[in-house]
Amino acid sequence: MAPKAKMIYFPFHGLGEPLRFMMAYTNVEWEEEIISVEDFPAKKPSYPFGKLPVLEMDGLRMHQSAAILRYLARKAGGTLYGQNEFEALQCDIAYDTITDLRVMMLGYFYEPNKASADEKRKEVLENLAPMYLRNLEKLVNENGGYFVGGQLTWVDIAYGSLIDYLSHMAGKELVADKPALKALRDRVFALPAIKKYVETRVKYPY
Ligand SMILES: N[C@@H](CCC(=O)N[C@@H](CS)C(=O)NCC(=O)O)C(=O)O
Repeated sequence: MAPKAKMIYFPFHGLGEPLRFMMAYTNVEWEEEIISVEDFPAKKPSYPFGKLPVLEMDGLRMHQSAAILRYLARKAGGTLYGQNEFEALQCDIAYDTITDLRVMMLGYFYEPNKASADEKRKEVLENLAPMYLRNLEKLVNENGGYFVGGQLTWVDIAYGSLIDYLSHMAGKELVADKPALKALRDRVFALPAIKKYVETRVKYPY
């Protein structure tokens, strides 16, 4: 039996959750090492490029969450990374677009200066995020309720794991008026392996 993977991350769902959803879905057993915000500075130099999440698996110490998601998808095989190279590219494009939106939101969420945070938040939520959400909604509508090729890929799973976190950063349900994105989130949460994981996971505020 393969040794358990080890997930090292903060006490948040955050950027750890896509990895957890993918491991749950692809039957990878893992244990958690939770690093408190207080302990992190002393440990930071021991992590690759000083960042989390880190996943120890298959004898490797992996970092960069999107690269790890792609590894898990390829490893699981089937059509989880699309049915061909073109669909794999579309998976990458969709996920990188979601990342662009997430990173824009981080810009105000972690901004310590309140006035500057408020200004950035307004710009992102009123002017930038709506275009992203509108086009992501269109993409899911054009692909039969998924991001790519009319069937489940790793991007759907990663999106499902992140959307509540993005809504938390927005202070409102981001996909409330986006029926296709909302249904996709719910479809991911209804996958038996994900449902089981979510029922037993430690609940963090975001
Ligand atoms: N591109 C990296 C980003 C990793 C990242 O920025 N992690 C944050 C937490 S979500 C972190 O470690 N922040 C602490 C720091 O930068 O000191 C990934 O996707 O894994």
